[in-house]
Formats: sequence, C-alpha cells, structure tokens
Amino acid sequence: MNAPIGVIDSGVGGLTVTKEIMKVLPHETIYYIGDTARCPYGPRDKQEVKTFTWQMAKALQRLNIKMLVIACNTATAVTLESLQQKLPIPVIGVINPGARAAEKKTKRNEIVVLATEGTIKSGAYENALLSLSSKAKIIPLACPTFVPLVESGEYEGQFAFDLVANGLKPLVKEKFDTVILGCTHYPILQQHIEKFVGPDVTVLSSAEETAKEVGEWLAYHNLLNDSDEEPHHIFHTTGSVPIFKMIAEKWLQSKQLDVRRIKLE
Ligand code: I24
Ligand code: DGL
Repeated sequence: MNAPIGVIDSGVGGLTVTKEIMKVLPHETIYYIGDTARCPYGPRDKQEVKTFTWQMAKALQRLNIKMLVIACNTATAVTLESLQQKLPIPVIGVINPGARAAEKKTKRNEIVVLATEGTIKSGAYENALLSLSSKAKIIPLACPTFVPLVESGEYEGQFAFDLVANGLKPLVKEKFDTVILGCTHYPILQQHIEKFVGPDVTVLSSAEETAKEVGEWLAYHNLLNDSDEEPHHIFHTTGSVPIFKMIAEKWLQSKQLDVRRIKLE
C-alpha cells in the first residue's frame, strides 16, 4: 500500500521518531506535521494539547495517510485513546512501545520514566507499565529544563552534562535498572543521561521502539509499501519554513527536503 504514514508532533522533536522510522522502513513515504508555532506542549494544559493534536490528525487524514504515528509523548499521553476510538485508520503513540520495551528489558522491575511535566502529570507511562506488570515499581521524573537545553543548541559538552545531572539529581537516592526516555528530545541527551546513571542501567528511547512497532504493524497487516520508487516525504510546519528546514536537514542528513507551511484550525 503506497499511501503515506502520517507523523505528528508539537514541533521538530518528532524528527527523532521520523529518523528511526526511515531507518527501519526506507521505502515508506512520511507526511509530517510539526506544530512549531505552538511548541512546547509539555507545560500546556491537557485540553489545549488535545485540541491541537486533533487539528494535526485531521489535517493529515485529509491527505489520505494509511496510519498515524503520534511522535510527541505529551500529545500521546492525553490524546491517543480518543484518536484510536474515532479515526478509521490505525493510530500508534510513543508511550506503549516504550513501556513494552522497558518491561521486557528490566530485571528488577524498577523503571525510571523521564518526560515533560504534561506527560508525567498524565500518569500515562505508569498506566501502560502497570497494565503490563502490576509489580512494576515506577519512578516518574519531569525534566522541564531538558527541552529548552536541546533547543538552545548547546546540548554538547560539560555545561549540558551539568544541567542534565542537576535535573536527574532526584534519582541519586533511587534504585532502578531501566530508564525510558519519554520525550522526543531526550535521545539527543542520551550520552549525558547514560553517563549519569552508569553502565549497569539500560536507557531506552521510545522513538526507536515506536519505529519497530510501526514496521511490525504494517507488515502484519500487509500494508507495507511495495513500490521501488524513492519515497517523497513532505514536512509541514505551522511556523518558520526555513528554520524547520535547517533543523530537519541537519538531523535527517539530507538536502532539499520538501518543507511547507500549514495553517491549523
Ligand atoms: N533542536 C530542537 N529544536 C530547536 C534545535 C533547535 N534549534 C537548534 N537545535 N528549535 O529540537 C525549536 C524552536 N524552533 C523550531 C522551528 O521553528 C522555530 C522555533 C530537537 C531537534 C530534534 C531533531 C539543535 C538541533 C538541530 C538539529 C538537530 C538536532 C538538534 F539544529 F538538537
Ligand atoms: N514533543 C514533546 C514530547 O515528546 C516535547 C516538546 C514539547 O514539550 O512540546 O513530550
């Protein structure tokens, strides 16, 4: 089936998920919407996030996508269920894949979830983890300084490590063997986070797990793209096209991406 896969996010962070999908499924076409004009969603009220996320989903539905991926953890936390109930196409969020991978990986059933305030407040990772194993001990930690750090561009070096270490300080007194990166931006800080928690702790990215699940789902339902042509991806932003293009071309290591402006309502 040659219809595109739709990917939505609060901004450019969902490109981490997009990159993983492109790696696993190089023949699939992706139509992306990033709501950069209203980013970040993390500190926003639940109802507002829900309204914005539905606007993106409807815009992509009009472009005849075969499946919708909610790349944003905050949007997944509050909107996955209603999208799954009301859209006629399959909808995959980033939370269940991350939770499943952590549940498989953990030996002592002690799992840390790092995410935005909105995602932590929603309890969505706890619900997902507890439905997989009622014995799981979950340590949720909101890291509100991490998204601004990545978006400042200063995410490498000692300054960035110190800021990450400061955000993770509450973990010093905790015991855990697995960490879920429950935010689109956190894979960019993965090395700092791994250095802080040490080599005995596994750090998992929801982005990578989601891409695997998208591939498995499409294969199982016989919906993989069977054409040999190079896919033509289209990226939509509610904000600045040149800034989006610069970030996306750097992150996806490709030139001449098709980036367009979109109005949502
Ligand atoms: N990374 C992110 N957001 C930004 C940024 C960044 N600026 C530099 N880098 N800006 O997210 C967000 C605000 N913009 C968005 C576009 O419209 C105007 C406002 C993380 C990116 C995840 C792929 C640093 C940077 C980069 C390229 C790749 C990775 C990265 F420029 F961290
Ligand atoms: N995309 C968001 C997430 O994964 C992070 C950025 C934001 O707060 O909008 O939760």
